[in-house]
Parts: sequence; C-alpha cells; structure tokens
Amino acid sequence: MSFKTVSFKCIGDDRGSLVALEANKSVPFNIKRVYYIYSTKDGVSRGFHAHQTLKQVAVCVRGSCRFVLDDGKQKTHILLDDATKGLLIEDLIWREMYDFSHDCVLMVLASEYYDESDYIRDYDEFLKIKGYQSQ
Ligand code: T46
Repeated sequence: MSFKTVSFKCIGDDRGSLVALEANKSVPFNIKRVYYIYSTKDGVSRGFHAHQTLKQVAVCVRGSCRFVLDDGKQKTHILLDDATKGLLIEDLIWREMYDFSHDCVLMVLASEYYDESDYIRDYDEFLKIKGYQSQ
C-alpha cells in the first residue's frame, strides 16, 4: 500500500539544525496533542491498533525506527530515520512500530486529544470494519 510523508524544512546554520512544525501548514491538520516515545527496550514492538478518526504525523527526531502500515489488504514497512520527514497516518490504517534504535525519540503530532474509544485494538475487528474477512 502507498503511504504519505510530509517534508519539513531544516533551518540549519553553523550552530546546528532547527525544524519548525506548524499546524495546518507543514502539518496538514490542527495539532491538539504531541507525545513522544523514547528509551524503548530492545526487541519491543508497539502499536498494534488502528484509529477511527485520528490523524497523526510521526517524526523520528533522533535515531530510527520502523513502521508497518496495513490497510487490511497490504502491509508496507517504512523506515523513519530523518528529523525532516514525517509519516502521515490518516484513514483507517493498522500500525505497528518496531526496530527502535537505542537513541530513538519518536515524536507524534495528533489531531485530537487522547481518546481510548477511537482505538481499534483487535485486528479481526479492524478487518471487519474495513469490510474484509479475517483469514
Ligand atoms: C499511535 C502510535 C503511533 C495516553 O494516556 N495518552 C496518549 O496521548 C497516548 C498516546 C497514550 N496514552 C496511554 C494509553 C496507554 O495506556 O499510554 C499508554 C500507552 O499507549 P499505547 O499502548 O497506545 O502506545 P503505542 O506506542 O502502542 O501507540 C501510540 C499511540 O497510542 C497511538 O495512537 O498511533 O503510538
């Protein structure tokens, strides 16, 4: 399946790098929440859910990790290792994250406040909502 990325301008000078993220500009929605995942233990995978309505942009601001995006028919593996590239996750997409480097800081910008009722944490239920039969 295809996936969408967003690119951020790096305003670098001889002191180092700076990236600014702006709601409804470089980030294509109104940002209501930011969270970040770091100090992830060796071998840990996270995610294993989809969202009903949430839009998110995930940026690896330090280190690297991989995402699996799954639309119920096809899975795509994506490496995030660039602080100027964001992965846009919208629509009903199952996601998993794995292969976190020791120094990985994964920052996620979200269009809504945290709401557990927006999560679909059961893969068969996800397939059912997508209109696909589970195997
Ligand atoms: C997603 C991927 C990329 C909160 O209380 N507030 C929050 O904003 C978040 C994100 C989580 N939580 C609580 C809910 C759980 O009790 O923190 C705990 C861990 O969350 P979860 O197991 O959902 O974390 P991940 O890494 O599996 O998934 C997260 C986001 O939850 C999810 O929306 O798309 O990162």
